[in-house]
Amino acid sequence: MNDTTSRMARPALALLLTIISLHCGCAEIKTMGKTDKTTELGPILPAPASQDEKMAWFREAKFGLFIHWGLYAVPAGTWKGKQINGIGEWIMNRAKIPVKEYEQLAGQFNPVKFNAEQWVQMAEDAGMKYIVITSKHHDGFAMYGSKASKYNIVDATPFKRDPLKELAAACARHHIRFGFYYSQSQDWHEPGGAGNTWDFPPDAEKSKSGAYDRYLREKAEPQVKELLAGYGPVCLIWFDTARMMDVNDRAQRFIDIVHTLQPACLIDGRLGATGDYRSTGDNQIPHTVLREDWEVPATLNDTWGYKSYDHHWKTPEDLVFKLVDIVSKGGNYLLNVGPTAEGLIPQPSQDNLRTVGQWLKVNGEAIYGAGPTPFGEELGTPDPEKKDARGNPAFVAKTDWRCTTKPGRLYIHLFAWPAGSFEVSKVNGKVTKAFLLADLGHKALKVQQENDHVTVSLPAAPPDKMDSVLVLNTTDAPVK
Ligand code: FHN
Repeated sequence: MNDTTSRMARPALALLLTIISLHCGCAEIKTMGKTDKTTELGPILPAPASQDEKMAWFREAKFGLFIHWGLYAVPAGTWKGKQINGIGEWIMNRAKIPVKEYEQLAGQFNPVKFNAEQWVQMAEDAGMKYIVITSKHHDGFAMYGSKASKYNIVDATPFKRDPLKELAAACARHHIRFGFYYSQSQDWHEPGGAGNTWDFPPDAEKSKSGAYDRYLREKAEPQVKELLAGYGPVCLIWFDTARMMDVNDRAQRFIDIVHTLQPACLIDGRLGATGDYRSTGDNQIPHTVLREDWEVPATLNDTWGYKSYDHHWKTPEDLVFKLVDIVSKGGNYLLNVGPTAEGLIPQPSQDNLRTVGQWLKVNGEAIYGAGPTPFGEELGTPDPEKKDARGNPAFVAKTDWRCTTKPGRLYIHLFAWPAGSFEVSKVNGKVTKAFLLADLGHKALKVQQENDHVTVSLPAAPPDKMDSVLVLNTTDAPVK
């Protein structure tokens, strides 16, 4: 257990007393301070014995579905006839829409076509192993039945249903893990929340006057408790934009809540204190292997929340490349959909994700639970002749192949099919067999090895246009 973990494991006594009084619709059995709960959505998992045990499912999963869904799906990028620049879920901020006007969207939000089963089925078809949905984004609107604020989908919309309850149940049926995005700091609806400076005073003033801490105590913290107490096992909480989190133990209070209510629940890297894993910048894939747990949150087009006119879809080829690229560097890929105000996931999102899922059906062995490349030269190199935005040598990525690993196996992902043979150096151990993962018979390909240099003869055409996986069984996985 590292420093962060032990700090994060400190339960707050006051918090314990509060949560005992929380209505959570679950049976509790208490044993010497340890709480085991069984809910209709499955058991709340006990505290993991180690950080490795805690991270095990995340390291296996590799591929998750992010869902940005909220009132912003109603304007869908257009306000009073004008297309608003930027990401769709930021429309309230970008168009400086007053709270009183934005609130009116709740009356129009009636996603009658929402079907939790279909959404989760799509995630399963795409080969995704966990789902993270916006329970409250920066606009402050809760997408579940919150007792802490009436500004929520059950109390404030004609829909009146709790889609997060329905999704939690569907995820339990499909054995897909379920987590929540929660905007802990920015809340443009509340006078004390960060971010809304068009209706309310500047953030620094809210922090000084106590308004911000009041917002945290009266809305954000109770809502995070509700989410952890009422929706079965929560695999992770995805906090975001850590404004003003670094004083008064603000971030620590969220950590205590998570650890007390669901000690197995992961905390992402954007709370404002060290979480269980690193979240990269949006759509930011590192150039090289990172030897820690990490995840890339990413879009399928250019927005997170639905925008009716954003058709800039990434192709399935690109998505498979990015997934493999990320796994080959040791990370997870959390890929977003922005459902419409009717409750539908845009068809191009569905189609492209399902195509990735078809590739994973054949090649999933090379992704789920796979480790990073032992090589590195295939990723690219900094070019001293070219400068990046900061004036450093620009990294020139190579895209011909990537490598993922499991003990005794190298998975060579070929994006550009080499003529005749594939050659690689610095292979540790002896290659005992080579075959294509797409070949169900695993017919052995001809291998020549001279010390650490390996040449594998390939057929003339690739079995998969997007990424053909060449498997090398070795007596040792890592390289020199
Ligand atoms: O401001 C948010 C944005 O709306 C979106 O939720 C992304 C997802 O990673 N996070 C923030 C920006 O980084």
